[in-house]
Amino acid sequence: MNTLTQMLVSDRPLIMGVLNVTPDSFSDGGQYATTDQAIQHVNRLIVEGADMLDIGGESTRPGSQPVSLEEELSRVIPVIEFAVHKRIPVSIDTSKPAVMRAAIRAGADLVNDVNALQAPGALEAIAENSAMVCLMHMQGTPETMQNTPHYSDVVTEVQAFLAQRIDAARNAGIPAERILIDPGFGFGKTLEHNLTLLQQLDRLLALGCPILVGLSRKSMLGAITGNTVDSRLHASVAAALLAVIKGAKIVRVHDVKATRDALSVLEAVI
Ligand code: 7PJ
Repeated sequence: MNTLTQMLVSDRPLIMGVLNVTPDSFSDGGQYATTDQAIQHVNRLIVEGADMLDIGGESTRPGSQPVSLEEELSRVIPVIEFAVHKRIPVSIDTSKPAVMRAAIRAGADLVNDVNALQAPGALEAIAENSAMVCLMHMQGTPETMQNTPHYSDVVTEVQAFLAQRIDAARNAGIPAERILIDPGFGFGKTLEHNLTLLQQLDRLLALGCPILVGLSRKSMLGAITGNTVDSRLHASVAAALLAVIKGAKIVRVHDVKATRDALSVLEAVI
């Protein structure tokens, strides 16, 4: 059993620290400078108490543009290698099968795919390895998803999609123990959809897979508080705490230290 599998069977909520190795996340500089800064951030997230790191080289924010395979690999692989060397479990945030394979070869334990393994060859890339996978719900594509999100019943529809993707993964040979699910907050959802999903997050527990959520700094928190993205720390911590109370096993966050403190208080009480 690897450390990630061991952590998942414990009853403790887990913190996934976000590490975006994307040009817009860092100040200007060449490839070495970017990798260097990313590596410094790995160290910081570890010190702050992250249980695992989610390393991504392609932005999936609303309106973002795709990047080439070569560019994505050159951004993430050196950082994954460094994190593996530091012995922290690594998640690769990608939808590309070639990046999944290369990241797993470099030591990644988990593939975080906002496209839920729907790209051609993605199911096979996971099935032929022993890495875990997070299947996330999204309505539309990152370019257009926030234009006109529509559901007749958001929780039922997200649940049905995730059930269908779990079936597809299992039919491809990925055992259920290797699957995590995520409702995909902000991915083709209005504020009301996001709030309904958070209120009823526990309904997704019926699917039988651990739930991962990403609420950190998201625009729904800006809509609630009126705060810009750089002032959403407190709202993000509140949202992470609520998600854990509602059944989330893993919270994907930018602010690891603050989230760690909040979850320590929760764990001391429950
Ligand atoms: C999520 C993600 C999320 C998972 C992003 C952002 C947008 N992966 N990648 N779940 N969000 N699994 O962090 O604002 O919610 S990128």
